[in-house]
Amino acid sequence: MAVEDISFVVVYLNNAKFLEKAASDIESMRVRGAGNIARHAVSAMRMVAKYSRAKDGKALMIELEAAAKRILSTRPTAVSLANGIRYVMYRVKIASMGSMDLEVLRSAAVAAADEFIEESIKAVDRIGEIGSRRIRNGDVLLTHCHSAAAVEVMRRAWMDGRRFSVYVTETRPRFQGRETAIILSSLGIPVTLIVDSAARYFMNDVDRVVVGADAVAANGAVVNKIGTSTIATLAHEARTQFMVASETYKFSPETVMGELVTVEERDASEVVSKNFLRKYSKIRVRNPAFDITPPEYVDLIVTERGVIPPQGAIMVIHELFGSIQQDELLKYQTYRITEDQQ
Ligand code: RI2
Repeated sequence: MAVEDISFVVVYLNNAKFLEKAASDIESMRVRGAGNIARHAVSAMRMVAKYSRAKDGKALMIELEAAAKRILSTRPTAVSLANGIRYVMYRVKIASMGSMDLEVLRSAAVAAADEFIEESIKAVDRIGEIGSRRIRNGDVLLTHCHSAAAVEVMRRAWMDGRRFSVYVTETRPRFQGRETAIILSSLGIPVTLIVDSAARYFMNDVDRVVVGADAVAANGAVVNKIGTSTIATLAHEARTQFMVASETYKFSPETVMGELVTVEERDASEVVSKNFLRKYSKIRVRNPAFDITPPEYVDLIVTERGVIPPQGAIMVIHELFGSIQQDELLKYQTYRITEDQQ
């Protein structure tokens, strides 16, 4: 359900509960995909600002900071969340330098949220346009997990008349690959669904790997769904092109300062049943949701600003975040790290 669908009355009376619902939808992955969760989070910030009953501008800023903190605790790897929130908070802060009036700050937050959402949707569209040109007639592609940006690249190429087929890994443990397979197949694209461990078996047939990203580090390393780096290694070995579709709001400014992207580790019950865990309690199950593909295994990153080699990531980050103070950047990094990791 879209954030805006929640009725005005419920939101007005219960802003805190509404925020909690948005955060838990992201946490539980009812809302998923790096771009999608950023938009959901920013919509939540917008609603908090719009229906806040704060008495003055200062109180509104405190309320927004608390909302940001809660949202950032949901999915620690998603840099898109931090950047979406930063987009809103930075503009509120700039507005507050001119005036601390409640309505001025409220409007600044709402306008910034609207702008982020609009721009992020346009970015996926533009990535589709740019990335699709890299796909040739007769290509065999391979994709992993479900990425709206990667799907848009393939959708656009198909709509432009290019004919190709796609291997889709099912993507354990949550099987997001099935969602990708269903979408591509519904467009008429020939799709073969394979288990993750069959990637090497088929890699020699593949011309291009196309995946999305949850985060891109300053050195061009790509953080994406667990299993991506294995596929990248296989592509490298087979001299198959490895292409990443990523909006620039997934680029991590903190990594310029040497911070590492936190890898989210999810519950063991996503991997095996609760019964299994009870019965074989001595078996430890680990479930990291993401892995890191080193830049040497990435051929190109398609962004809404154009195609860059992984080494170009640092330039993008400087262009986008150069004007933001380091302590401002690190504040949101801290929010993303859970207490036991600090
Ligand atoms: P878009 C997903 O994470 C996948 O790792 C996917 O590649 C990435 O987000 C980017 O998705 P999850 O939410 O923004 O399934 O391109 O853990 O949709």
